[in-house]
Amino acid sequence: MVTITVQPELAIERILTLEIVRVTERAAVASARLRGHGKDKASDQAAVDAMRRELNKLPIDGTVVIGEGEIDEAPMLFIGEKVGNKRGPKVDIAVDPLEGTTLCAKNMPGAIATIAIANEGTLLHAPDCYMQKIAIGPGYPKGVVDLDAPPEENILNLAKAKGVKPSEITAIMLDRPRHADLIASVRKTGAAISLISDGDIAGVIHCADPKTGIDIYLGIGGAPEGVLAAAALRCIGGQMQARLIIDTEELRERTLHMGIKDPKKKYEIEDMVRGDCLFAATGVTSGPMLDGVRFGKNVIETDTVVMRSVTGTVRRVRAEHREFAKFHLD
Ligand code: VTB
Repeated sequence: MVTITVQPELAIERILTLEIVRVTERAAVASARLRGHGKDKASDQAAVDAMRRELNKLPIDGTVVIGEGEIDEAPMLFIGEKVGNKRGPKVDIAVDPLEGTTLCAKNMPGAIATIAIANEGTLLHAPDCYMQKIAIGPGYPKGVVDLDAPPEENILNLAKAKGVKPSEITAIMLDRPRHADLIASVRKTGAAISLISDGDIAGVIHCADPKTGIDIYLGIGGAPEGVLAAAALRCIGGQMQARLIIDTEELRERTLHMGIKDPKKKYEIEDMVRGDCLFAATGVTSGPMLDGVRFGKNVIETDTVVMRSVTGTVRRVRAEHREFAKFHLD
């Protein structure tokens, strides 16, 4: 007879993979009710409230390390907030209950509800500041692109490694005036640029999905979004490097307080997510990665991707919620 021993921590971590789907589903449905209403703050608040309610049902002893901001400015899911029912492992939690609040308010593609969970002390405690990032998908030799190399060099090296012409490479970045020089440098190589108005967590993840046609993420976005994207790439493969942009004394103080000693450190994925993690995202509005929430008669449909770094498993969960639809629980 074969005896199978399951380590308790491992069992809990596996179970959590599906549990966190409920968390992002609820946040997505709650904010989707305000899709296209032009109310950035209200849709974000709805996502935060729903996510917090679901998180508190999970068998975890969790601390929010990437959240909606510091305690005095965020009433819920603030950095340092304790979540979960305490009957489980100690974990770090990174959340962006509504990534792309403006996308949701304007009912534009690509708003998502997202979360990453990892063992306590393993996620980078990034402040709400900017972060310079570079990311590519899996299958390339390590170091083929580098955060500190000129953009032209990165595009040429990537094209060579992929076996295509530079003009057959597509970069993605946020459409911001701060990227004017970067855009000019990338275009000089002949590469195409896909400009996004918001949503750079998905922007990074697109690099790991050949169907999107995106090869490389470049530029400056939010630091919290950077850590969440790093968690996803830790699960599905790919390379990412990042550096916080700490440009004021006040921010330097805050980051020191959060345990960041070297403000200029170049982070690899393993520095932002220092162990195994889970990542999940549910579509709020439809985008290249996920379908948005669909409200039907007595049924609400959601589309979620959930990933687990231990095994590299990526699951797509398309759910039909009859109970939410009936009782309007969110
Ligand atoms: C990005 C993007 C977000 O903020 O991180 C961006 O992913 C960075 O800040 O969806 P700026 O808007 O100031 O450039 C968002 O656009 C909004 O949180």
